[in-house]
Amino acid sequence: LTWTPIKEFREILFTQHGGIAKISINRPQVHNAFTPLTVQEMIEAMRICQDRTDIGVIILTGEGGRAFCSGGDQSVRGHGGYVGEDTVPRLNVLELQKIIRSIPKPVVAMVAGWAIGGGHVLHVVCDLSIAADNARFGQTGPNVGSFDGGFGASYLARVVGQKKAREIWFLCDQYDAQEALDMGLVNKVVPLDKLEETTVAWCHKILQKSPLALRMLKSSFNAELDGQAGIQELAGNATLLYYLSEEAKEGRNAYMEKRQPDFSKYPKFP
Ligand code: 1HA
Repeated sequence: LTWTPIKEFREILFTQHGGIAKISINRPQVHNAFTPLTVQEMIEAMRICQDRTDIGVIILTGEGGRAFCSGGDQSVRGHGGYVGEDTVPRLNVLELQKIIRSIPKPVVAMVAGWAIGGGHVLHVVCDLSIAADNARFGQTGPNVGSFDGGFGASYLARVVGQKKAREIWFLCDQYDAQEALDMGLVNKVVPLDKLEETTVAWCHKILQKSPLALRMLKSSFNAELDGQAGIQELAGNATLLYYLSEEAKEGRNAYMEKRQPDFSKYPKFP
């Protein structure tokens, strides 16, 4: 399988295979722990994926086969956040989580090895998760002086249920791929050497589907949980669909032609 570079970054790899984009954290020496720069680069890559009409699905992963992501790099954790070259402490992974959830294309976590702490939350917020048999899942916040009470808690609880989510956070145990599958935390478990092949096969299935239907479904799944922001996303998609109609175009045309709009020919559906 050939992956063509889309853009060069320092801490991630960003490549493409047909309509599939792959964003891969490239810090295997620290189990793909993220710095503010790693996150900033992932955000930029996601934005590129959002704008590119030839990209239909995004794989989020980590290099090396031993880790998806081990969360925030504790060696750059400073006073009030993770500190990059600009010396500003940030929690910018929260912004990345929101983008993963709201980008109108499916995001698939491809998990080999550790998905831990803030790295675990990243796979949780992806639409689908495919795990290798060596995958290990868990939260560590209460061990290392951190917590993610946002999607990391409430959305996790929607995925695995309240009891299990509280267990995951209160005990900070690690769970193997089969346990993750059993609690509905991942969609499928495959041998490590079949991980990319399987993930790409799932992506190809997704790419054959109607992009607008997928877009509406993703925002519909979000809308129930995300309050006004979720409704904004769903309603924005309704506006997109409406803009495609002759009825809406009559409104625009009438304005531009400085005449009264004539909506009389458009049906008032039951
Ligand atoms: O909670 C949040 C946030 C909440 C709200 C808003 C923003 C947030 C942003 C981030 C986070 C967090 O992510 S907090 C949780 C941070 N992560 C962790 O606590 C996990 C730390 N790592 C581990 O527990 C273990 O490394 C491991 C269970 C994943 C794997 O253990 P293993 O196989 O024994 O490997 P290990 O030897 O520990 O790790 C290999 C190398 O990678 C070590 O470096 P070396 O001794 O070889 O120099 C290790 O220090 C390094 N490493 C691993 N994870 C991290 C790390 N270095 C820095 N930060 C890490 N997260």
